[in-house]
Amino acid sequence: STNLKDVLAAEIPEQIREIKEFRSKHNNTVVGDVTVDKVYGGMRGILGLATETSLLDPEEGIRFRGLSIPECQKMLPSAPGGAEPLPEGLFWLMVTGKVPSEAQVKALSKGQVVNEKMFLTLLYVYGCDLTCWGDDYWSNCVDLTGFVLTNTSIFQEWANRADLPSHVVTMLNNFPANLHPMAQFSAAIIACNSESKFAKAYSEGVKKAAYWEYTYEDALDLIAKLPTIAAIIYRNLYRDGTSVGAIDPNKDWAANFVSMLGYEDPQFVELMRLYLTIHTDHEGGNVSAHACHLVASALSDNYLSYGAGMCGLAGPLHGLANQEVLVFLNKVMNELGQGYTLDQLKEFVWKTLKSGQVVPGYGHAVLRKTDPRYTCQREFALKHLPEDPMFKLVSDLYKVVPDILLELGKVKNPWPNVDAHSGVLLQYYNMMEMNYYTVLFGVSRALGCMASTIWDRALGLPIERPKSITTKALMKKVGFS
Ligand code: CMX
Repeated sequence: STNLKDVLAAEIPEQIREIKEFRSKHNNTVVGDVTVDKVYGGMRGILGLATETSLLDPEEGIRFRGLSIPECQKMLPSAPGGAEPLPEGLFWLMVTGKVPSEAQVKALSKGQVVNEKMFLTLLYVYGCDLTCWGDDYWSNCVDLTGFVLTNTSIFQEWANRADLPSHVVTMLNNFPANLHPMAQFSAAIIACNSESKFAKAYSEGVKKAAYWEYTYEDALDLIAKLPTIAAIIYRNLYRDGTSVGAIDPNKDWAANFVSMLGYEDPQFVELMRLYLTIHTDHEGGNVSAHACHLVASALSDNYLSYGAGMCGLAGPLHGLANQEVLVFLNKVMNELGQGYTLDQLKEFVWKTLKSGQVVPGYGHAVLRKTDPRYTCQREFALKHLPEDPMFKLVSDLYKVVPDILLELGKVKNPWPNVDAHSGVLLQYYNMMEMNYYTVLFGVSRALGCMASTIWDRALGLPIERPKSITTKALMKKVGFS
């Protein structure tokens, strides 16, 4: 089937059965320990969450349902004429655990017929001739009757769920220009709560077994609306409030987003396909994913929980680091100019550290090697912008920063993370507004968080409530006096 919801519905009972059997045998098996250090250390290393969508290996980096980034680049469908994976494909993979076909990915971006009877009636009413369509029946149906269907809400997927409620548009248009784009983004997401199908169904007493179905609908609605929200913010702040235009159901999610932002360059569309794919998910414990999961565990709907996740992404130690990196790179360029030497770079980095600041884009709570999300952006740059001076600076920093952080002694991972590279690529395609970069990250992260939230509901996970302790009680517990 090309209908994601049907494919998912078929997966859920087997997954529930498997976990039930596993837990019946191993619920009391010990899988980790908690030291006093971990209690004070941001719970680093405590195994306490089941997240199905991706797994982070400290040495190798992220794998989405078992696939590394290079494998995703090879195996996930790309757009016609393009080379980078479509984010829709990764969403399908994260939700179902299976690599989608091109038709499945197309159906997700563009929509598909979910009510065959109504569809056939419409074809009849509009006088369409079914006989000439041959083998490619459904995709031709989609092409030929796109107008009819998109105007009758038979299409259910991303291109057709993107409209915003008018109160959200009004709210966005009234935000002052000095409100950070991430604050605008989080607030607008939360305000879409008025549209939640889950909240409505819950208030009408829907059974627990059906929670996931409404959560699924909210998840797809939210993913579809995010580019519209993000593009309105961009246009209001940086393009005099010009219109974002209409969604084109023939374009994929990233291509529509790019054109709503007001860009045309096909290479920039390719970059965004890659960007929106690699920022989706980084297992469950990072601030944005965990905040989303935590809030959703109270049965808050997807808009409330993802809004909470985005408030976390807006922090400088997490998603805001991509903005901080650009500020840092510009400072280097302003102070040293393009003709800097590596020794001058080293001196600049030491000066940053000695003034008590971190080197943005370097380090990670879990990773202990160069982030493969950095590497694939580097490869993109080597292919498309090898001579760009800012790319050269990023490459030169890669030569000097790790040794300096190692010399500092306390940094557990001296290697670059995803945020060290993304800003330079965006600038190359003339997106200069670095305050906005984290919003792009936020559009992408929805794919991972929403796939996880659907599974949280399908598996009926309980409200999250780890135990905390006072220092006095902890001292007593370990016999410290
Ligand atoms: N520059 C300077 N100091 C750094 C550092 C860096 N890039 N990375 C870590 N350190 C310091 C920490 O601040 C900490 O110092 P104190 O003990 O004085 O507080 C010490 O090294 C140990 O930290 P750690 O265990 O190596 O790292 P954490 O797990 O505590 O933090 C992270 C991880 C990402 C917050 C940290 O490496 C950092 O601040 N990096 C720069 C910001 C950044 O790039 N964030 C983006 C991460 C990716 C993402 O989530 O989007």
